[in-house]
Amino acid sequence: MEFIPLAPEQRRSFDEDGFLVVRGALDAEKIARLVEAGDRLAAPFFAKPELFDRPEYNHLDLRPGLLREGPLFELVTNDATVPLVAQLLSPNIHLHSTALIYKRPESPNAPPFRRGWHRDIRIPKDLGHQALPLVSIKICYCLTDFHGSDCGMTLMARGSHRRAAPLAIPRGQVDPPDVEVCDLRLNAGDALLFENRTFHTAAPNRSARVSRVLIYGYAYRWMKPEVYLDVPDPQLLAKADPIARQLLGGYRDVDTPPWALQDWARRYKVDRVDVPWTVET
Ligand SMILES: O=C(O)CCC(=O)C(=O)O
Repeated sequence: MEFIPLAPEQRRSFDEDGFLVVRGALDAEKIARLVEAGDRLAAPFFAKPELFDRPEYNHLDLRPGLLREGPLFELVTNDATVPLVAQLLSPNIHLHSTALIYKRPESPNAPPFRRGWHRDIRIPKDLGHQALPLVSIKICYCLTDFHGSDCGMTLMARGSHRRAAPLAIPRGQVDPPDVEVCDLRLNAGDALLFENRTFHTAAPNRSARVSRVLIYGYAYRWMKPEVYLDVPDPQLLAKADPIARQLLGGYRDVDTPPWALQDWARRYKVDRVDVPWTVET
């Protein structure tokens, strides 16, 4: 994996907003290969009849089996984004989740479907909303343009990663009035990085085209990945370079090497300050 330095303004914007847009993270050729592979995985979804008034038939959230498609496997170490995650979070990470999310056009009059503001990984259910740690970052890759409102992009509540309470949503409404809800304008190839504490929700696709994204989540290696990634696929490990092996969970336990991404971070002088177990007094 190449080294792309995290610019100070990128760190600032991620720290302030709880998310970061990386423009042009995929070139046209990569987008075309990802769409071709993604559409292959989505073939049973496209084969279903389109029911304009029933959004539940028009949303696909496919998680297992994505990495068996070559272009989706290569995305695990994508040069323009994963180095930024290693610098924003830590090199001590692995791939925690994968999702292919396609939404066919739906009626503006259809009831909100999968609209549910949340923080990722259910951590507040155990720890509460106060003093939540940053432990994972998702990369949402746009495979289509998102140029209008309500065209399928996940909504972000700006700055909500710092919130120490649940979101307050008045009865009968779907969005919180006291936070800035961002329906971002993005181009195919752009990536949206967002962290586990940032409140976000699925949104409808009221455009005329199918919306397509891939979302890969990275988390500390001591966090159990989602079930379909929990036991690394030997066929995938066989073709992985050392960094991809780490990201795919190809190591014995969290306390022993190889730590390919730590070596990579040391080489480019972006490794974390070592936290010692003991200090001399
Ligand atoms: O379908 C969407 O846009 C929502 C995705 C989401 O909430 C998530 O990845 O946690």
